Amino acid sequence: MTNSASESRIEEMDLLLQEVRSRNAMPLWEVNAQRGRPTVQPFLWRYLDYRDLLYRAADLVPMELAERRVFVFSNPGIDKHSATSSLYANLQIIKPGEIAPSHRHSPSALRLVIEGQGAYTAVNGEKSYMDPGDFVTTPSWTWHDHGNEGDAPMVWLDGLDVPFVQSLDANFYEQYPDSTHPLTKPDDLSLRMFGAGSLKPTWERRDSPNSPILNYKFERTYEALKALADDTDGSPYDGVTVEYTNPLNGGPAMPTIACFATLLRAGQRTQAHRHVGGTIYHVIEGSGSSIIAGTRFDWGPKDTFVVPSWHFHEHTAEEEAVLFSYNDSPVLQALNLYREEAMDAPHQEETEVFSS
Ligand code: 1HN
Repeated sequence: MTNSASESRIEEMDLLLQEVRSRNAMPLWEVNAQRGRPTVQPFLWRYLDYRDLLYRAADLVPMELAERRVFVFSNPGIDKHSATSSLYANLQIIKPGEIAPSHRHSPSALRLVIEGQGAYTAVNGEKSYMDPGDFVTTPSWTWHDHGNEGDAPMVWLDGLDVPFVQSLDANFYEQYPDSTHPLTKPDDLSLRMFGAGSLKPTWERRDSPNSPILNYKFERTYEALKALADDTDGSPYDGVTVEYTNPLNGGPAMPTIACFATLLRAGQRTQAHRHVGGTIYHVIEGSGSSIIAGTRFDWGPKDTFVVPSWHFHEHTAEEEAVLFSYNDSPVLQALNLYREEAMDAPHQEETEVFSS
């Protein structure tokens, strides 16, 4: 082609592109060539950077205005306010005497209690008082309210699949006419009925994609982790990790969110691997660091960090550490999209140290 022939071809291509765009379409080769598309970044939110702000919000923002007094962690790599493309990680604070009124929504939710005592969550007529480290489920479309009957504010981490549900245009929400939903069951009945592991009540024939257990108490989780750590090595990649399962079918606690507790022994360093399913980690206790795609993240109690999908990661515990984590792997597994692989070498090179 002569110079002028190729120039006129470029002009014609530009014109074509403009005309296609003006008709609300886009040639695929242009879509694919777009650089710098937003992607979830590895990131860490230090609890101490937010605690004072939460307490300030507790004084300034009345519950009637906020409905839930929540800070939504925003991943700097994406243009929506969420921790990963599919999941929320939030901090919520509730003051003594307050009630966060009853509502229900199609997104599934979980709580991991960070500080305080004396607050409860009530889900579909069952109430459970929450203590630090407890993992609480609020399945899709269940009525739930929170109340603080203690004498100090209470803070927890909320996990929700709101961005995922929104991406499917399936987000529904409803307020209960009263601030609380009537209680119809003894407190913590679900844990007494279904929390005995292999012993299941015979007269209960229900199956459900949601775990019937409202509150997986930390004490029991820690006991189980310690017992495993005494007798087994655990996973070379994840340490001694247990999944909070649905006792009705052995599946994940909720159909869209898998939740885990990990114990890392003092001095333990796991091997690097990667998998799809961007994962949110929350440090229940202990301190250490994680290398995520070459960057070292130092963490301590109550911190929260994100390992994005398909990023190599490995963890090192300085002292014994217990981590809570959750991701959308049940969705990926159900749709045959799940994959994982070990890195060729056991450990990554540390090229950077994260500072926010
Ligand atoms: C929600 O219902 C709660 O019930 C917390 O505590 C955070 C974020 C988005 C949508 C609903 C709660 C939420 C939420």
